[in-house]
Amino acid sequence: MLTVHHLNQSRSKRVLWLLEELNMPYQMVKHQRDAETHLAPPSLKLIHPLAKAPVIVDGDIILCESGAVMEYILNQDSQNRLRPALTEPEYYAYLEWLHFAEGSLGLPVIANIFMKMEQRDHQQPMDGYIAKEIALDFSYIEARLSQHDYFAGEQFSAADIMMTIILDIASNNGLLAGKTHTLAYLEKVTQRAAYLQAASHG
Ligand SMILES: N[C@@H](CCC(=O)N[C@@H](CS)C(=O)NCC(=O)O)C(=O)O
Repeated sequence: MLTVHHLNQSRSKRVLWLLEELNMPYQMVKHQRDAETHLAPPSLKLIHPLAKAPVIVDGDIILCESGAVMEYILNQDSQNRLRPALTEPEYYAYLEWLHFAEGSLGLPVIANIFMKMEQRDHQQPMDGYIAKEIALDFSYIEARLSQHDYFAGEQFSAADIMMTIILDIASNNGLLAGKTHTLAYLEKVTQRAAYLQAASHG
């Protein structure tokens, strides 16, 4: 059976959420962040050299990087749910947003949090760069969600799971102020039963 190594308050919630949506059997090993450093505990390094969550283990396969883990799990689903077929026009929108979550959006959102913990004069190159990326990314997201119910189109997909975790962090840090479509979307997807089940693990 597939094992999910879950770190509290982390991107491994994506994997739990997807497995709950698909109603797939799995077992979970919980890892608790260090109370002071907020980093992963040594127990995660025993599973994978990067010591980051998520990591899944399935037989001989040990896989990290949440986008890859999502695709791995979708490939196990005989009903091909939560991902448009390769022949459907929505497929490449799905692929774009699945990768956008980590490839574009993750860095400015996380960097913004760390930069707020520092004393800054707001004149350094990083300030301008991160502010520009945040403005660009959230306008792009808002435009998409003003035209479509979900990121890939009108159907909920694994791309929504990838995007929501970062949007949730962004919302908690005040980055979605005034983004009415994005906030309404977040409210909608975080009411799904599978999301609530995944979130109940911390
Ligand atoms: N791009 C990776 C990011 C993995 C990552 O940074 N995970 C964080 C949790 S959200 C982590 O394990 N942090 C603990 C640490 O760095 O010690 C993914 O999407 O899986």
